[in-house]
Amino acid sequence: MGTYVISDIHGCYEEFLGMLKKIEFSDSDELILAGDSIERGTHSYEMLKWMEHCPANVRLIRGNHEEEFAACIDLMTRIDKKEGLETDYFSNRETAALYSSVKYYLKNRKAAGVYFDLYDTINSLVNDSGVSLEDLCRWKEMICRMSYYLELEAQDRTCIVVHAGYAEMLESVEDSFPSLEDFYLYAREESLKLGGKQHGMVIAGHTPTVVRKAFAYNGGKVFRYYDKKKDCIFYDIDCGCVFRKKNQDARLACIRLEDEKVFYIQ
Ligand SMILES: [Mn+2]
Repeated sequence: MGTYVISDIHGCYEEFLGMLKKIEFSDSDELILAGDSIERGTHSYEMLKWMEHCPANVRLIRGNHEEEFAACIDLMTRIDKKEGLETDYFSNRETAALYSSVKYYLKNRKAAGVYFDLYDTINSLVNDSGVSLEDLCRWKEMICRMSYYLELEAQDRTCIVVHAGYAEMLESVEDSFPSLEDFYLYAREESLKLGGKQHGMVIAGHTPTVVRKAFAYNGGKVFRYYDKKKDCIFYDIDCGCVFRKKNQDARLACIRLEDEKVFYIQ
């Protein structure tokens, strides 16, 4: 019986299934997906379907990619309403037309800084996998129900599982982040400098350990850091799985909280 954490799957569905097999994931275990399960990679559709129907012993945390994906779907429905397009939510064809309209609308208005489907995730879901606006809205709702972090006990420590970083008070991060939610989703080295949990353990992803200039660079192995002052163990378990084709060090990692055992799929 173990508590396993996987982060930053980024649509690498085959590797994810490979990991479940490797850890022999069963009904007596618990699994936490620490965000960015979708986008960048090729199998976001399979990941969304898996998350939607996941067993009760799986808990989902949102990453910045889930958050941004949900915001784009929200934008689609708002433009549909505003422009009176009356898209049939159950029609793939009409959803594809709405997608094109939204692209055109944003381009035409030169909506500076408006981000929309940067990774072509929705484009591929609609035009390759045949999903409808109804599917997209259902996934948006699923994401809205995901928590920003989870707190649990392991090894006599309070463990926080979060996508990027954890801080307890806005005061400690507000010079760099507008909200605690932004810190949970986007923190990088600030996770170590400004965040943490006294006598705790923070398990996060978000910064691939294959990025040489990044604070968490560790040649594609999980990055572990112990802060003596806070008595806090930090983990970055994003080993850059989605970059596997370009980087031979990249892999998918999974950590078991009870004994900090790490598993890899390379
Ligand atoms: Mn991320």
